[in-house]
Amino acid sequence: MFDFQLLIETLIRGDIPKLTGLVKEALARGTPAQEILDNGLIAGMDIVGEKMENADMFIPEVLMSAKAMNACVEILKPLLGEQGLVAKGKVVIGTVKGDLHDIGKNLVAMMLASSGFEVYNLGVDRAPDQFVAEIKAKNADMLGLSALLTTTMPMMKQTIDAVVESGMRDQVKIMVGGAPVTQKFADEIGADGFAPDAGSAAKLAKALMK
Ligand code: B1M
Repeated sequence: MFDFQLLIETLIRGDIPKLTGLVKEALARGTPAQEILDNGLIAGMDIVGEKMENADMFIPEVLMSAKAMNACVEILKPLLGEQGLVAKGKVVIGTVKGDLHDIGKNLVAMMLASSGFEVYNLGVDRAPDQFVAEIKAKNADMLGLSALLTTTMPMMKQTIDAVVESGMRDQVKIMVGGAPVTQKFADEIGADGFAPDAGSAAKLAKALMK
């Protein structure tokens, strides 16, 4: 059993060389990539969140942890996800306007790509009209919206409203997610689905495309 405690502490310190070394070591010892992600990296980011909330960690430190996490996700990327699946479709995904959080959204994008979707990742802080323009440009089948702040959740509704106004609502399925988002909220704003994590987002996307 790999010592996830050390990995978590290293993530909290934002020590990128040591953390990537530990992830490689865990893989070399046969620890599944998904386990490293769930029990090490995501568990560590939850503690970072608590520390941030209690003012035990400040933005520059949180950013270092986020960078360290992203570096490890890059290592795990080829090993995560379901291989050989045939689900197809074009997905435009991004974090809504006013919101700069992208780690979870990038994980979702990665899972979708490894499930056979063609993914257009717009990045963070994207306005409704940017999503609409990209759906149109790529003739997308699905839109994925991410929000990590309660203050930016209403922007999901504004984005969906913009898709309705563009006349393209019938051509795109809309999936929403992010820590504060719930199924109830997704229903209220007229999304087609909500997923609590990257694994279920890929499953939901496949189900929505059927
Ligand atoms: Co921010 N932040 N942050 N932050 N941050 C949270 C979200 C917070 C909960 C921390 C806290 O106080 N406990 C809190 C939000 C409170 C709230 O509104 N409910 C918060 C705050 C307040 C803020 C600022 C306002 C702080 C400030 O400036 N005073 C500020 C806002 C900036 C802005 O966006 N405008 C801010 C800034 C930042 C950083 C820039 C420093 C950094 C982000 C760096 C980056 O993303 N590149 C940061 C971070 C890292 C966090 C925490 C610590 C970690 C987020 C994360 O990456 N989690 C976070 C606390 C926490 O969540 N524990 C916090 C790991 C990731 C894998 O999980 O993103 O939930 P998550 O994604 C999951 C699921 O949610 C789901 O699947 C993912 C993978 O399983 N999912 C989807 C996500 N998107 C989906 C889309 C889907 C489906 C599923 O379909 C399309």
